[in-house]
Amino acid sequence: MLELMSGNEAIARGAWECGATFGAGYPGTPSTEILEAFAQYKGVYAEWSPNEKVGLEVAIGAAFAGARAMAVMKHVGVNVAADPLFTVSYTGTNGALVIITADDPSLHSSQNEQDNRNYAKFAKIPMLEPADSQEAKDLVLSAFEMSERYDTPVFLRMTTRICHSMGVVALGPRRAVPRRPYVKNANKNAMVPSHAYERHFALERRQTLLEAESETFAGNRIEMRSLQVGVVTSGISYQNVREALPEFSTLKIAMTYPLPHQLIRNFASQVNKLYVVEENRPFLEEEILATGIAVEGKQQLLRVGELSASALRRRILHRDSAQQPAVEGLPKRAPQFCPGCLHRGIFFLLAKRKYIVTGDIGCYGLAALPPYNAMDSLICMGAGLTMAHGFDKVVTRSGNPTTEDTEGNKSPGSATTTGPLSSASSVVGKPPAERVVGVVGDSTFFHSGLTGVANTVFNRGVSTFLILDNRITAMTGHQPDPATGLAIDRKPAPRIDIEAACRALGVRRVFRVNAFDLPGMDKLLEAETATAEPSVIIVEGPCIFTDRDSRQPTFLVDQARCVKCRGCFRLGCPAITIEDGEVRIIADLCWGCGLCAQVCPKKAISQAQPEAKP
Ligand SMILES: Cc1ncc(C[n+]2csc(CCOP(=O)(O)OP(=O)(O)O)c2C)c(N)n1
Repeated sequence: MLELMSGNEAIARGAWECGATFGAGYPGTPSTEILEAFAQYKGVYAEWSPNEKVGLEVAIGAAFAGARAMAVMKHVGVNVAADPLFTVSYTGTNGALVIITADDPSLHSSQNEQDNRNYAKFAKIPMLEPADSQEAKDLVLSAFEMSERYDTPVFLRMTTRICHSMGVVALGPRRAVPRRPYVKNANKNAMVPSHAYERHFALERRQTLLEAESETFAGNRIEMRSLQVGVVTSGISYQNVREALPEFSTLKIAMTYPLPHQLIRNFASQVNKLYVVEENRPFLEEEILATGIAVEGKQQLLRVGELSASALRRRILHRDSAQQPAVEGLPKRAPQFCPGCLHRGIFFLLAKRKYIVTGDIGCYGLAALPPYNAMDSLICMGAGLTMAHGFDKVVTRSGNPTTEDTEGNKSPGSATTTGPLSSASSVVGKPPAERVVGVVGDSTFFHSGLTGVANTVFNRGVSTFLILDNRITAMTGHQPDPATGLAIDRKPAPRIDIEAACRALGVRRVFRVNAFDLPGMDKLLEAETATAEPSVIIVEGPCIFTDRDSRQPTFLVDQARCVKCRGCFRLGCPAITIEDGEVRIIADLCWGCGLCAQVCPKKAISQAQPEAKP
């Protein structure tokens, strides 16, 4: 049977067909749909983990126990999971362990463009890379088998276009794969230094076997056409090469680590000129050059962003693209918070107060853009809280190094003092630009925010933390997290209370506030940023996508009162517009959150009365 599937759906299907029973991971574009689709199959267990390190570790546990297990994450998730990753390469897996990394060239939805092929080489873990949905499914099967055969974790690397493009996939039945018996073996699985030293030799022996495997791996294939030019390529770049340079011969590599050096040499010997076409880093190119084969690649191609067929024509053939130019003169449309979004009010206030805001990744990352410009930094998940502590130690309330005595005397805030929290100097009276708040969402709090709170408490910090709690991972498409009260199957699960968690970590000042109560939030911001001990403000409100019932009657502008000051525009609400010179609210968009009525200085905005029933 044939079915049209995205690359992500095909991976889930492949895992199911080859008898995988276990999947764990953390959401992140472009990988999220893989675990969501896998969880739908009968006979499998899947769970969302609080972060990727946890996801990989539970999958390692499942593989050690003898299952075929999969850990799924986006490229930056592998950074979070890197600690267990490097060591499970030493131990091996017993059962099968396939790690899906979904990379995002062109940063469609990411904070960087890192190329995770480097992780394969760094950790000596084989890597497979599909070029379409069918191959995604086929390579998952190969990956599970390879993992068991060589007792190694196996990477499967996707990129955004392969994840989200649809292609025809031939479906197969599910194979029953018996669980491998678990036998205790501390020499192999408990990596104390003496055991790990021995396992490093085992890893190097495995590496030699995998190099030989790559030479005959069916997915690595030469397609001879022109004898003039040959292109070594893989993944989505293969599709671009076939479209842009159809007359060139290709060596399509599906096992990108370790590389089939003999096969490459063989291919190179059959063509006059050899190119490598790949996105981002010259990964294949450097490996091939290191073996002494002359090859060209990044002299022509950018290291930044995705490739396209037209870019290849332009850069390799020096031919102009036949593509239509983009329509000119269209207005730019910046991404915005949804109407009714819980994040709007707090960032409106933070923008007004001009605080230093160490931000984080989630829907609220949009606050870094106009009209708010209310986020000073966004580095990675969890950094919203930890960076606030670093800022605080330097610019505001505790251990300010500029007050240090030039004679070398220790300041009261330094590490050797044992005084109570209240010994830190108060911020009252400081200019607002020196007040710092750290911001995370609920999913991010459980991903990597807890340790940041512990750090601040433990190190006598005084930071003010905002936890924006919509009880869902909204940014990636509304996956449940530990604050939600639902599991991956959307059935009830224990809900972990953020307030209780913060109190348990030693924060005494924890407040909950309604995200649509501007005066209430403003008061808390003023008070808590002036308090010389850590405090947490949990800003609560629903995500409009998960709580459709939160919609209230629309708000209207009374034109007789409106002075067109445009103060309400600073909310950045897509429902507020100018029509025929009048400020109006688009009823179809308005969610009835009421923030605009709270900010209007002339009280010109009020809620429409629901129509009386006849
Ligand atoms: C290490 C890592 N994993 C996953 C992601 C993808 N990602 C970005 S933000 C986010 C969580 C957003 O949820 P939350 O903090 O609750 O904020 P919301 O979007 O709901 O406002 C995720 C999973 C990422 N950027 N980095």
